[in-house]
Amino acid sequence: MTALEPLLLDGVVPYPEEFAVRYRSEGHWTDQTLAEMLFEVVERVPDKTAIIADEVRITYGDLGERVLRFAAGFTDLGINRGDRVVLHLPNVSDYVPILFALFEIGAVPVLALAALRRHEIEYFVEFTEARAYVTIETHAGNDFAALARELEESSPNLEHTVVLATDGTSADVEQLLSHGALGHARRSLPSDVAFLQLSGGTTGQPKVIPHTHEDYLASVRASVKIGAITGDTVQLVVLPLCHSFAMRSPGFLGVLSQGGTIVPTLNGSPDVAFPLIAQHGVTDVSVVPPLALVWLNSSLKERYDLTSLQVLRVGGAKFSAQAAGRVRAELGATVQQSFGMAEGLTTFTGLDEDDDTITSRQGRPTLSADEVVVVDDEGTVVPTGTAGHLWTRGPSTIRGYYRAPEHNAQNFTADGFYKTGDIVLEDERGYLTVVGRSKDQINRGGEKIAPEEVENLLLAFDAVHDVSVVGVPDEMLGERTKAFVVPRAGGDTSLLTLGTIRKFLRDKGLAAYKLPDVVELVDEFERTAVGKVSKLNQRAK
Ligand code: J2J
Repeated sequence: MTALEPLLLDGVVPYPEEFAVRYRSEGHWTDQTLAEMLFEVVERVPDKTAIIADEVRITYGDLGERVLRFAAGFTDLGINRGDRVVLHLPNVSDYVPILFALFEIGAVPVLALAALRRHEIEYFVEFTEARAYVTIETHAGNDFAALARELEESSPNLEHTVVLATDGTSADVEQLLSHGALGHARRSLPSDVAFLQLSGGTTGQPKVIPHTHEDYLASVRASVKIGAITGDTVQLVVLPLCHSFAMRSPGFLGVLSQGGTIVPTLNGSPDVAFPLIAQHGVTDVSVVPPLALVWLNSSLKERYDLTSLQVLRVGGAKFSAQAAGRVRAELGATVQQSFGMAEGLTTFTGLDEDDDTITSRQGRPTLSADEVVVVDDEGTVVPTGTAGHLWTRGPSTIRGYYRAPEHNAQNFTADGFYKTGDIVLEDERGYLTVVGRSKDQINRGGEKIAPEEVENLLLAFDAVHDVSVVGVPDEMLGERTKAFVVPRAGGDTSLLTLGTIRKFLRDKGLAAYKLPDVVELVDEFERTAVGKVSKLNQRAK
């Protein structure tokens, strides 16, 4: 067989060669793809349970077989190495086999949150020039089968849609599985882009993040150690499977890499999650702070046996020290804080650290080669313990967004540091505490919203003259979304209610979590000295 040449995708900023050499020689990057990671485990422990979903247990042997059958199906559709496939699925049992089938053939899945709708999906299909779209008939009241039909009409590059039935299999899935199975082989290289992930974003259109197999696996493997993931781990996955925290921190990829078991669920509320924990002896789970609070405050925790739970990992948004301090006594688990970003860097608190570190820090960088600097507005490094902007570079942090040169020029330094937009304090041991944010983004309980995206859509509303969208404090969510609206002169302000504004945005196909929670009509915006809308003042209201 001839050796594979590296995959060249236009619009990807590569790691400079000197860094690639160093990351390999230091052992962060290894000669393995994500598919090879899985098949090593399939061969080692074929009879162990990989996935428990909807009462069905899938062994590693079955998982490997299903991956290779889906891989044959996609190949038969003409999906090849480097082709983009938008994967728009909630936490259903076929998510993992379909994802790994795309890894196996070297296609590039574009990982879209199930909560996204027409507005976002249409953009990703077009921006990434996807050849296929994989979704589910309906989810959370959204008709994605209809969206698939619309996209087939409107997107010239889209050749195939695959629609799973809401309750399991479907004609499309049967069709895909009817082509026999490929044999597992190396069809992509560790340095290839493995998938495209979506950033929380600060701009009108979300940015797309390209991760390579080797950069991602570096993060997965190091997180496995810090998160104490083993072959005995049973991990409940309540976060969306496509989210970086759920994938690799240590995530379901971490668990599968060790031969453990994952239990994906569509719903993390105590009445669903607690019985699953009790029934399957769940040892490990990652959640966002609002869900941790719901679990802590739920009376159901007395009703179910949660003693198997060893680690409650909390991240995605700031978890208060007060709430973190309740976890051991009330849920019987060790809390592990995690701060991270789909772009790369992740941090964790250790499992055996002192209470103060565990409750009031967000952890320290995962990889020894992660570089972190904390700088002032001019880019000068600040003294230890002083708040500043976090910039980072490392073996699992991208060097640029996909097809976004202008944006990259602003968000990465000339020597490749990613400007995270987070304000942190670093202590003398290297532990970070997140104290704020300089990027224009709302963090609604871990879900990220780019105000500009919502503002741009609302400017098209007839009765609106101007709009400014900000996050305002919320006890449960941390932040909720508020739209300040200046009505059009002489317009009918009775048209501008929370209900009409939300309906307008829903009709535009915007994801529900991005809809404003509160609307306030104002005559004009407060301006800063240079004439910009003072979002700082609006956030306090
Ligand atoms: C404060 N802000 C936090 C935290 C993320 C692990 C964990 C989380 C993510 C994630 C991730 C925070 N305290 N503990 O990808 O692998 C905010 C910051 C950050 C942004 C990134 C992972 N944890 N944040 O949340 O790409 O503002 O990744 O820059 O969704 O979330 O969001 P995202």
